[in-house]
Amino acid sequence: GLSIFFLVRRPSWVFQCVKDKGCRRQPRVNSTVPEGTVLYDTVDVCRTVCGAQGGLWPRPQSVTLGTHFVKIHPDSLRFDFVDAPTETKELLEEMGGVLTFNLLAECGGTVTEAAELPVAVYVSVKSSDVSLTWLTDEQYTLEVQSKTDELSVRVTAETVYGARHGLETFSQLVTGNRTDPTRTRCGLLAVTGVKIKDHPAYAHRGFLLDTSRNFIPMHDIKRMIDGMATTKLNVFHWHVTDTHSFPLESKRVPQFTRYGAYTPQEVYSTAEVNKLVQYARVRGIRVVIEIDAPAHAGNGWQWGQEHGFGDLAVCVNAEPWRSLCIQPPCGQLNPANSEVYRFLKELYTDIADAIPQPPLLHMGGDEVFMNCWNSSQEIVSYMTSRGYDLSTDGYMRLWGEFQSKVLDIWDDILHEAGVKTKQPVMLWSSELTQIRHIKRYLRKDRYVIEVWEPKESPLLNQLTTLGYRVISIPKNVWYLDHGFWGNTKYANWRRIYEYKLPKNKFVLGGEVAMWTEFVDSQALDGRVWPRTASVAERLWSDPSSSWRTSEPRLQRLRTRLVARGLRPDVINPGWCAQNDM
Ligand code: CP6
Repeated sequence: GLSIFFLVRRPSWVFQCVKDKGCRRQPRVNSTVPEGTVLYDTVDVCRTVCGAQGGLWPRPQSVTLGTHFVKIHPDSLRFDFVDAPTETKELLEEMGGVLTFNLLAECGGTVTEAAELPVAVYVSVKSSDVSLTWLTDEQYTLEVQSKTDELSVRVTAETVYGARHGLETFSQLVTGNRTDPTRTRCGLLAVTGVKIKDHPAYAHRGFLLDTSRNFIPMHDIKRMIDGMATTKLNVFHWHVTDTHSFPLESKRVPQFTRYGAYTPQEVYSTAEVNKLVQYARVRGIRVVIEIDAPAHAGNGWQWGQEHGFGDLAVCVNAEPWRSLCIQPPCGQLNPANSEVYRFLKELYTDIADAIPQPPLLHMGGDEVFMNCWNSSQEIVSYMTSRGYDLSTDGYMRLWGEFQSKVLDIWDDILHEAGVKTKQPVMLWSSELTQIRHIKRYLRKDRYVIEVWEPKESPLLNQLTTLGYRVISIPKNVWYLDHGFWGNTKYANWRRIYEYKLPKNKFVLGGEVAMWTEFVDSQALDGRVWPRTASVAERLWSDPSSSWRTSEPRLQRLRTRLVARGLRPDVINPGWCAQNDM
């Protein structure tokens, strides 16, 4: 009687890895398979070991996977960081902690099955440099071998960040396995016989999050960082302020959040920012803070008049906000008021304090509306007194002057902080970065231009031809908000995956953007994941194959994100999630 009960309660399907086809579902009872064929209890277990790259996302540059699993347990995981410079040890310890945590997550926090072999993780790092820049060497090699007395995991890398990627890849060779009928027991299976050699195709692999249109709690930001770490994205572009609200605390100028935060609770304190920066760094991610300026700045800047500093920003909350209540001009900094530069310096100094050296700042620089500056008598008089005409050319001069003043301010701050060489800053593409203006106003050794034109636009190639470094963020494919404004096509993961960046040494990489006019913490995960993983694989692996062959791996990545506490959107029906096509 008991065995019949068991048969009824057991999951109905088993999964077979079919060469070159992937995992196939079949009935558990009466399953007829060729002798020697292994059947797996769940599709996740099958996918972890099946196919050329198993369940790895992004796909490594070169992989050999064995076909066998070894049972492991987090309690018998030992790290050996002997072959690493002292400066890297503290970070490595934390990175090891993240690995252990992620392994546990595969079993929902509790691993009940015993290990066949203890795991020894040998990490070797050459460089003592722990800075994160566009030059950071992120390559690694990973070898997993089962010996008589241990499962040996060897990660070698130039930097700690390469080593981190190696540990991440190892975690993706491990899968939770729940086999018993009541699904209370769970074991960890690690693929053995593995050799991986891996490096990213692009140095800048970013995720942009806007926290001004709607406030995103720190807790949710950290979860996005977890997803980025899982997919080896390495730049968190934090579009922290905009016209709508100013949630970033400035110790030197507390008025910004007092006047600009939606509520006193919807503020990122300096202590929280410092913690986030460290949290990201342990996951191989650099935080790039953007204070959008001179446009996209309004709320948070209105206190000038009351405090005797004049208008710091003009047309704040002014027309048109249009029917959608979203777009500029609704606030632009006042370039005619010297106090603006003084407070920007205070704010930038706070940011330089928060970000590890050498800090990278995004200065914004998109969508300046002449009509806004035009509506201010003070600005018009300022222009007239300097002989700037009131046409496009005059406004470009005014804008160019603004950019060069704020760059000088940033250079001064870094100089005072002891940074020896001048650092590049990021800037959005705009009228000012059009070929007819850019050479006059923006030096190519100082600015990296983030191009948000549609993918068909010639601007990116024009800029690289002139020798400007660029980051690609094609607005008709890599904007996660598209489809939610009621007027554009939804960018699904397949379409996102198929966009290829121009191959060119001036193209540092790309970013995927989550503007938050139509999303807050409630819907964030599903809007961002798993589509952001598409971009991550494009930027890390730059595959020549189409999305088709990647879908099973993306399915596996998706369940892994779920295990790590994210709530990604669904990519297709459950049947497809169990049968590779
Ligand atoms: N906010 C800011 C935005 C956008 C940009 N900058 C944006 C523009 C067009 C689309 C989506 C977003 N919401 N500050 C442009 C870089 Cl389609």
